[in-house]
Amino acid sequence: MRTEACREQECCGKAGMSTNVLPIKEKENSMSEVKMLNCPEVKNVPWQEKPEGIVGAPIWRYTENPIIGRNPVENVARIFNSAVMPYGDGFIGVFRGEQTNGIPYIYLGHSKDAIHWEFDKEKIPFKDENGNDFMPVYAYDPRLVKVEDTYYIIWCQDFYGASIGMAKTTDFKTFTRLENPFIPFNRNAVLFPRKIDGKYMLLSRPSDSGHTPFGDIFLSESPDMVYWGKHRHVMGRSSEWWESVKIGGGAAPIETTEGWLLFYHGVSGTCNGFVYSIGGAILDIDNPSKVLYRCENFLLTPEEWYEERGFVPNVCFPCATIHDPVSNKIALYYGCADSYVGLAFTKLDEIVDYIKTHSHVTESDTELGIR
Ligand code: BMA
Repeated sequence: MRTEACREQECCGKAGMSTNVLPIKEKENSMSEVKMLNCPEVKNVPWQEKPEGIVGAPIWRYTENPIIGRNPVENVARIFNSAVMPYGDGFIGVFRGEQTNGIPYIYLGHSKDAIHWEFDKEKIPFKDENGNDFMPVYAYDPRLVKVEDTYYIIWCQDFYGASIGMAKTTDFKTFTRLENPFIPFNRNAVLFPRKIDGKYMLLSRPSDSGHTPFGDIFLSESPDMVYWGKHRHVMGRSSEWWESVKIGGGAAPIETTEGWLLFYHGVSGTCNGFVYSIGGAILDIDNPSKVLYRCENFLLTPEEWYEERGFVPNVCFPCATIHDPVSNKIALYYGCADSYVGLAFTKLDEIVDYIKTHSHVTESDTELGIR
């Protein structure tokens, strides 16, 4: 069995980082050279080869989508908008389970192949720092990010209004709540998988208390996961219609030789409600509030029945990737129509190439983001 320790050893660690960074000139002409950095090898990343006839962005859906159907657990009607990662010799995940009383909560799931999941029947039992029960009123859209030896769960919850909740675990048995990072209202927070300049980095999307009709992505930093500051604007809704209402962070950024690869969601307003698509951007490695490239086209938009039809139609909502630095495979997990979990695939070099080729950045993207 492969242990966490040996996974870490195989990881293209810090030492690899300097040797992997290409000089700027070379970078521009050699997209196939792009590499993932500081992430462990994942030999069993779920995968299907690219089918013939893909038009638009080089990202393709798993043919057996959705991977999680309705009523997956007793008292849970739907699972969607959920995050997964390699763990031990399999995978682990935190799942948004919409209970039959309509209130969302977070459930733990395990899988051998990252496709077939078994869920705990009980909600994740959050405790406070003293070991006392400390359950949020509701909890949704969890992200799961490992920084150093600790796994962090970040979600949206009630804090006298919608705001961000966070907890940490090292064993997925005890889960300790951390201070809420922000006052209301805020959603769609996701950590970077390593500290930058010694600081934890968190993307988030300030919002209102309802189905927010606006929203940009911001970056905040913390020395200790308690005090958050040095807030910076990363990027805003754009003039492209598919993301002209609001945007929000999605999967934890993937570190690459080109910058941080971010899959996020962009929202369009129609006379029939919001449409959620998946977008892609590349952020500066040392100053991730600077956007280097931002794809003007969506990467994935609702097209399949499980994306167009459900509790909330027309939603593709990315929350996690499983990615392998050796094969460059990326498996993207996304919520579908607030009803299901879907899986899509891409290759690092192809998606980075597509984002760069179709990049359109504005001054508010490329600036440091402070006023
Ligand atoms: C957002 C969030 C998501 C949801 C989306 C579409 O505001 O609440 O959880 O998927 O709306 O309903």
